Amino acid sequence: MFIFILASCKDEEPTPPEETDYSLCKAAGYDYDPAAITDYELVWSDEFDVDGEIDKTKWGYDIGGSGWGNNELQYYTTDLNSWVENGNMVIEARKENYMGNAYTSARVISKNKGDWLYGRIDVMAKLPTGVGTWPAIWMLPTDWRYGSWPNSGEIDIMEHVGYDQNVVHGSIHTKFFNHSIGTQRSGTRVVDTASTEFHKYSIEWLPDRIKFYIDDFNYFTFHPNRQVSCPTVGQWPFDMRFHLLLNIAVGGNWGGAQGVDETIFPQRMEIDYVRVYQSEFITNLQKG
Ligand SMILES: [Ca+2]
Repeated sequence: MFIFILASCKDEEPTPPEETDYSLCKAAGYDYDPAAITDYELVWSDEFDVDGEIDKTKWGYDIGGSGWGNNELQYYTTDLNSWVENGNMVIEARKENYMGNAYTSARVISKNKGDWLYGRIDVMAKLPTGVGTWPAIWMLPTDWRYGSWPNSGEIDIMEHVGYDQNVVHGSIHTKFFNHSIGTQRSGTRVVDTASTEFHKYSIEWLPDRIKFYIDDFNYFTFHPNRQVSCPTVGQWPFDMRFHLLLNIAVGGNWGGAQGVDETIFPQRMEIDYVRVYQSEFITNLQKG
């Protein structure tokens, strides 16, 4: 959900970034077979088994209605717009006046409660529908070590805009590959039942590539070493820990590009589970 980071990350930079060396090769020189990783273990998960409030030991919130740098219309609340029901986390976007905004919704985050470097992340989700909705399952850097957006990176596991129903996007953003200069790296896949059935949206984050999956089908791989021989932090800031964000935006520069259909609300994103797996082999992998 790239652009609104420009506003939100200002609050999220705890320390000034260290001087970043843009000459160092990062995502190159690893000798391994990504199809032969056999030791993935579940390290973090939420099955949403207990109805009621979301588990605050695993999740927190981004709160507010400033437009998130992207002209979004919703105010993000806490438990008013998100809860656990029938085994799923529910995020509900509503048309209602609240704190000066015309819509409410929620943005649930695992920051400082679930933060990982490398791994496989599976999110089983059913998406909202209707013109003006913009749900996302995505990741941001926890420590912003390489500076503010986009320099420290962003991983969009799943984005969907309601005016383009069933077209699901996976993307990465870095200093040299990002939306604001038209160079972001993305894959798309049509999911015919994105809003009526649950589907598994995943990434496999490795030391030199990120593979994007829907229902275990690898539809896009970001592999910068295929494009440049020496991917630096400008192409690969993905060697620091990241956390998860789950939200429905209403309107905004992308989601609202064809307006907002006021008659569709309320709209829900439901999440059956979030499962994070890591491999000791990958964690300990050194360059050859
Ligand atoms: Ca569940």
